[in-house]
Amino acid sequence: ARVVRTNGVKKNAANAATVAKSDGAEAVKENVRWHAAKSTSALPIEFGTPEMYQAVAQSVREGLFDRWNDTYAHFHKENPKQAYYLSMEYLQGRALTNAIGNMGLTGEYSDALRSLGYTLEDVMSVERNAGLGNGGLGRLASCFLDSIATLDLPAWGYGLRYKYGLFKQAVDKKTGEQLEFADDWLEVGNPWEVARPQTAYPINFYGKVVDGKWVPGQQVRAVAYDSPIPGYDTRNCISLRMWDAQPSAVDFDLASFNASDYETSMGPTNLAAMLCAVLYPGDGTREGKALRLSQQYMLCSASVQDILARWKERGNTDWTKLPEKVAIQMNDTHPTLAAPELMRILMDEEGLSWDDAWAITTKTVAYTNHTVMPEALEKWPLDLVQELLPRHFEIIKRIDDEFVASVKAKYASKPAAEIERAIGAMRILENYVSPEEKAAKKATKASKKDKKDKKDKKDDKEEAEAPAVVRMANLCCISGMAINGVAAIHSEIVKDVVFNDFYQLFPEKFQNKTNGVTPRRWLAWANPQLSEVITKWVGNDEWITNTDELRKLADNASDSKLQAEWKAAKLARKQICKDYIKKVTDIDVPIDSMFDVQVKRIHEYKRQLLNILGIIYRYKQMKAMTPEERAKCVPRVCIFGGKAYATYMQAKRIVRLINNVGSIVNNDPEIGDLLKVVFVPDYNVSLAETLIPASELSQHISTAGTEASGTSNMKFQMNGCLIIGTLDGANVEIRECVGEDNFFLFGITDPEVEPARKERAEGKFVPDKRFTEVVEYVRSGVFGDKFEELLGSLEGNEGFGRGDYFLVGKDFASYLEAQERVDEAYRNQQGWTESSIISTAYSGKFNSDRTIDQYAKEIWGITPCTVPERK
Ligand code: B1H
Repeated sequence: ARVVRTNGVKKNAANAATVAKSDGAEAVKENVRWHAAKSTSALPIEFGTPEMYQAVAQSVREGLFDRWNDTYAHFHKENPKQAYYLSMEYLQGRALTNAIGNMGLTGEYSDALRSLGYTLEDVMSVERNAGLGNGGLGRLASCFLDSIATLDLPAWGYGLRYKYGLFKQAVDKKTGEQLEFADDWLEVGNPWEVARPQTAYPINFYGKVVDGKWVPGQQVRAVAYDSPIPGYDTRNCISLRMWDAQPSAVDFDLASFNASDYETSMGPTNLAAMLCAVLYPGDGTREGKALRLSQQYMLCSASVQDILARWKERGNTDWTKLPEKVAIQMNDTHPTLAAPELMRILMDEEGLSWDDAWAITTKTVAYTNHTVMPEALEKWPLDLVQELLPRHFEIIKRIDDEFVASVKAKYASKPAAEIERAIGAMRILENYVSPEEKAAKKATKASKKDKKDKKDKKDDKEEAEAPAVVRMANLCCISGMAINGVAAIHSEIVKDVVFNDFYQLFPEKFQNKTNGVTPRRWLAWANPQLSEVITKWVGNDEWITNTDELRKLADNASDSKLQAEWKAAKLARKQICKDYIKKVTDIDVPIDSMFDVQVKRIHEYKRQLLNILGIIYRYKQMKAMTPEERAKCVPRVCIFGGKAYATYMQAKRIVRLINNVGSIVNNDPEIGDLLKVVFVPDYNVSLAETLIPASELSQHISTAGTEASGTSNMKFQMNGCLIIGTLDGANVEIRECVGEDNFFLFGITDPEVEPARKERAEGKFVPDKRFTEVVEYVRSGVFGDKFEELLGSLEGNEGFGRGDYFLVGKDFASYLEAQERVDEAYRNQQGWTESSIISTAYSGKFNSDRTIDQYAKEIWGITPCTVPERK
């Protein structure tokens, strides 16, 4: 087997042919030159780094196309069972570094660019981040695609091609507040996508049902845009297909346009533009809800139509065997409509019976739950569903009716009240009153009208307060073949609490799939410095796929030579991070301080507030010290990053508090370099790739039982960063892997949370003195504002009080103690480095290849379909 070495990455014979096409930097250089001259839109006189990026992207894309087309053709020929991942979010980040890394051509491109007078680092930095997601759920989808491709699995991703990604975040210099700007990520084009205008499907809305069939009132077209997802060390290259909404030309009313009635004539065009404008549009109004639901429906309808078209294209004809060829994974409840849409198509378009369609659907779709937060479990107003999707409403209603009947039959021997409770908890339609029941009620009310007794009035009021809704998660649990949580503890909570009634009913459906992250993007490509050390000490680079190989590092964790190389790699990454921080915030951070990082969406349950209050306590303590005592403190750089949802006021106040604390602390001459507080704006995939490799301590400090998994914790662990955290989400499993000595644990556990809330509510909780002091300190106005609303949330229930629902006060003392242990540990640099090596060594479990292998075997029933070498 011919072996091509590129930047420490060994490629085996399977890849040799594709590599050979552009073998060596010289050939790559010629190819890039060709694209620079012929295939970019740049004029020759304005050629610079952005244009060079376009040329390189075109060159890489060309190299991917054979693999991509061969993969499609091979799957077509083999006709294997294929899985489809439906997700409203993907956080792909940048594609260039990942593509050349996965293709094994990093060295070639890097050399070629250098000889053309550019650097790969500069060129790749031009690329816009594809930020079509919020956070962990979207990034998980992207990691999964990388693993699917790498494992040669026949599976694809489906999503929406939003015009604007998640907003760009800036910080107002004066007030410290978050500012939001539209993220026009497609502004300069996207060289990675291919428009496929020939692949388009009608998407219908509104209208009515006539003789059991839907006569829609409105239509748009969903047009496919595909991006190649290359596997690592394989020719397989799968697709991420994203739908764009376009108006149907037949709907364009030329006559009204010519009569200057632009509103009428442009209606369908505007509707299409709105559908794909942004991810998660505000859903405070009915219009907003209708838009969100329309988006979800478009994803589901277009994807299901496309999946079935492909199934036919491959020569399949027997519908009852569809589940042997297709599995559809619903990434949370956002794509739930895939189930009723599949039912509708099977019955109304393909002529199957209800029973056949139901038998097929319930063997085809599966559901992943990503959160236990009640407000995130989607419920849509029933009348909205009925108006927007009248046929689907009928189908959902019948699923609900049959489900209720089946539970009644199955639970016949149970007490009537218990049956009623269970049905109330599980049925899809909540507070639904059928037209017949409504009529009957009206009649009784009319007869009672004269009496006007108080009780009746109360009934009326209750009715008004409990709107009828469709519970999407319940529909998922009923129609899904499998239901999984995303970390061991989370899957237990799903069974015991969130969906306990469903668990009683269908225990066999419930599974756990602990999340993972791709070691390609998050270690091999994001941290080449550490990767080189790892490859050297492991003996080869097999760890890039087989992360269990990393365990070999543990044998030498106390070896001073490995330790020295390890520390040098970390230092190099800290320098890159330091330079970046200086560039974007103008803050100088000392490189020999501990880099302590918390990056994630800003949310009360993630408790950035606990972190910043801890920092304020540290600051206060330091101020009270003598200069001699102060000099003995472990210097820290406390780094925050994350976006607050635009209408989430409490989260925005947390951002402001962090920034205001930074302004005071960073400019306090008494403190100097001993403490720095930095909020790095616009956290996204690329920023994560800069911060994570540089960090030494990372914080995953959510209230126990609230964070379903967390995935950045895994990325930090892989990069040799130690974790301070609660027993929540995947922290639990990470701690099991690294051992309790290498994890800074604090806080109450999940079973202790409810009693703690109760204690609080009954006024029996006495907070730690240090907590009260810190809160009062902030209240005194040291950090500009008094933050009354924010601090109020940590207190009683009056005024701004929210009773400290996430138990910051309860965990504060334990958190400070854990931070003291962190400082102690950091003083012993040798011990710290050893723990850091151990962290990486035992991160193998959190490779998303492992997660995907489990989905493939335990839910989807798919096996690898490896694209052969070209003859
Ligand atoms: C996660 C979400 C989410 N869980 C609704 N749920 C959203 C739900 O705007 N919306 O409508 C947006 C996001 N995101 C995350 O999923 C969990 O919080 C993490 O703990 C988990 O690691 C991640 C991947 O499983």
